[in-house]
Amino acid sequence: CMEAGRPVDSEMKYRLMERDGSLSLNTPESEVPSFIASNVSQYSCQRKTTLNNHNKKFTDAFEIMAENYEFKENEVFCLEFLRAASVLKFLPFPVTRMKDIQGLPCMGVQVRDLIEEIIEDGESSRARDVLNDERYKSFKQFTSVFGVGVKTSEKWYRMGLRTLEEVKALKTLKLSKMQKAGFLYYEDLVSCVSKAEADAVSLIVKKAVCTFRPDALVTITGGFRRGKKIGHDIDFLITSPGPREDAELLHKGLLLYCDIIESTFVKEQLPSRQVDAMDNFQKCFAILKLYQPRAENNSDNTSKNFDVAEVKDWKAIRVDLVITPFEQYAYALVGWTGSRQFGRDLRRYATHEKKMILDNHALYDRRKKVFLKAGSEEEIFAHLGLDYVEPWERNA
Ligand code: DCT
Ligand code: MG
Repeated sequence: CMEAGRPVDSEMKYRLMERDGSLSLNTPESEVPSFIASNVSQYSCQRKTTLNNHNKKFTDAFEIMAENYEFKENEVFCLEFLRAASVLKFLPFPVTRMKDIQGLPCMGVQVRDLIEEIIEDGESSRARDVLNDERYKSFKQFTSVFGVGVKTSEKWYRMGLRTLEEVKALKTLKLSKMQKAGFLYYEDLVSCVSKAEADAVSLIVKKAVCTFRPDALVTITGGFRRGKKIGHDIDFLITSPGPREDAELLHKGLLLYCDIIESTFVKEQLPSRQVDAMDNFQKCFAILKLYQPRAENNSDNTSKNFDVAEVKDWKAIRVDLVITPFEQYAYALVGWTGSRQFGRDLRRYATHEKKMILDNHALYDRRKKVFLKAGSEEEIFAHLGLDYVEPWERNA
């Protein structure tokens, strides 16, 4: 349905003219839309979204708005902005006039107002107000700590706390084990994970897993599988075709923090209808110690006059390990590859267009009352009647 990304040749111009009488032969090439807006699906799983975003100044503003609504636990408005951001990330051209968004899905009143403002003034006063908002600023700081979500932020904010300094200074405040680790490694964890670091960690994880299970399949998922060059963590999916056993994970020495969530999977349970539900797989939210040579003073730090202990030659990195039974591997892979928005839309599409229920474990056909087995991601898209979307096209 789309011609996205293809050069607009004269033949195509003709085809467009036949469909849209408003275009004349004199229209300069840059003015010719390379696709039909009304053909754009409201579901991001029917769109191909690469990392090449032509509308960053709009999508950044939408994401600020969405995050503020998330902090206020207003899911409807939050999703409205996330869906709009996702549509603009997919557009093969930058939006410069209101006419450019005509006919596109997910362009509600709030969204259009914001676009109009950015077109006219180059930025949005509403997004700026959010960035300067005291509550938003506090929640943004609080949630940047590993183990702190909206609920904890809300509690701290109500206690009158506003900054991380204030949180740290309040010695009577009870912190979870996870939050303590979050504060301890804060500086490392807020600095993003690079692709090179992800590759280095990948080798460590693969080696460690294979000492326990030589037949294990270890796949990097999340943003790095979608081609991102940076991330906030590294996500791995681990499975092995052999009989199930709860595998020991990693050498303790490398794990700075590890929170193992045991599998809560109940066989034959229907997939969860909740759109943002966690899955039941055994998983481990870990912080890994990645040794890395320091670029600065690297020739000196072994000399005996140097206090070697002072030189931190490692970085703390957030790693999510998800262990899945072999039969559910493909479903887990689709779920954990994301993006979050892509996953949400896949589940919404399954529910509303196919009368099926999809989650990270399975796909259930409510009409036929059967679970649909899948050995690959391609089979899942096929079950849903969708064209296959490559991981790097799932950056919705
Ligand atoms: N996911 C999921 N269920 C969860 C949490 C996440 O299915 N409870 C999916 C959605 C995206 C993917 O797992 C990875 O999650 P993140 O690491 O949060 O997202 P990301 O796209 O990898 O982003 P980042 O680059 O910031 O790590
Ligand atoms: Mg990730």
